[in-house]
Amino acid sequence: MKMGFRWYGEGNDNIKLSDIKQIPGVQSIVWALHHKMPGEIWEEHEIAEVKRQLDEYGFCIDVVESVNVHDDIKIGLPTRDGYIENYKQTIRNLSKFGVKVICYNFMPVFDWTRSNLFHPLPDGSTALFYEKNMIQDDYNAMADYILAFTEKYNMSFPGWEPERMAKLDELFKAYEGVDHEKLWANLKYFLEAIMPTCEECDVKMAIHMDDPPWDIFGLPRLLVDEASIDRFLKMVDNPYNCLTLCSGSLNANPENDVAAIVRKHCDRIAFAHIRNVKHFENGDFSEASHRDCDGDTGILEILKAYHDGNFQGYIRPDHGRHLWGEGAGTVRPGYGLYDRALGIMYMLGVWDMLDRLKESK
Ligand SMILES: [Mn+2]
Repeated sequence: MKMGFRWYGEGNDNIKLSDIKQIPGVQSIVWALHHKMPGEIWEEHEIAEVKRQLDEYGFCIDVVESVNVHDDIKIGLPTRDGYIENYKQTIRNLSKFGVKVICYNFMPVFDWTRSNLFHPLPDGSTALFYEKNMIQDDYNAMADYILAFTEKYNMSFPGWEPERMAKLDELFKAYEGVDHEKLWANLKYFLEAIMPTCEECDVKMAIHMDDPPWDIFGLPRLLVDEASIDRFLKMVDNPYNCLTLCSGSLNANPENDVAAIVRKHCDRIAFAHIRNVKHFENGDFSEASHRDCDGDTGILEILKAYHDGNFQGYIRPDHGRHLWGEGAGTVRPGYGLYDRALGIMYMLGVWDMLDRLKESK
């Protein structure tokens, strides 16, 4: 297991690499070129610059999150082949600098979706929150909420690029007729096209779970539960076709037993996201601290499942709460410094003790 920390890049993240260096146990910076639009080639000189920054602190560059997939690939338009060629070139360029895992997702139109980015919690911190009733049919209202936020604080969120959001009606129209089966077929086409490049370059593709794991705004979502994960891995049965198993995304549906999925597919999980979620009876959910008892996701069982499976991949704390003065304008929602650092210490504490128990057996 190699511990990682997501970082949005020099000038794009208030958290400094020197801050991250002080968190015990972090080996890997999970990074991306956030100015790149889906479909663009990531150039060698741009990757080299990030590599230089990470080298200075002794961090490894192994995991990229995310190289976003162009909508034309997801929709299955004839133009997809050109974008797939670009994607392959990006894989080749990344591999030259030592990248081993590419996290991506195959969600139509929207990336992760929440109704409140800084929802107040009883302890005085804030966290991302999903109010089920607010995310029903009006996708423009949802996009307006996110974009008003990103404009106000001069940020952009991956998957919520203003250029794409400006054409929302057009995008929805383009996805008409793309039902679940069509989307599965388009995902298979994409993966089968890039697998030879992944094998050649020794780069694993690790799909992120859909977040939340159900259809929203009438758009199909695929990676939502154990059965769909089984289907995905079988559909392209190649060791380079892997998962970013996101505990919080999956457990937004409390029916999903994340630890059982880890036990079943540990060898195909290239990247583990650890996030804890607390459920409410009306279907709303809130993100919570990584401590097992603060949420309903079963963090201890999940970590034990990875440990039992002798997990050799990368792991990172996923979203955390915003603490100690962090809030809108100072941190990206879910990506403050403090709660993720606490999450790392919790996870490493559990992991170290599991190591100790194993040794003493
Ligand atoms: Mn995640």
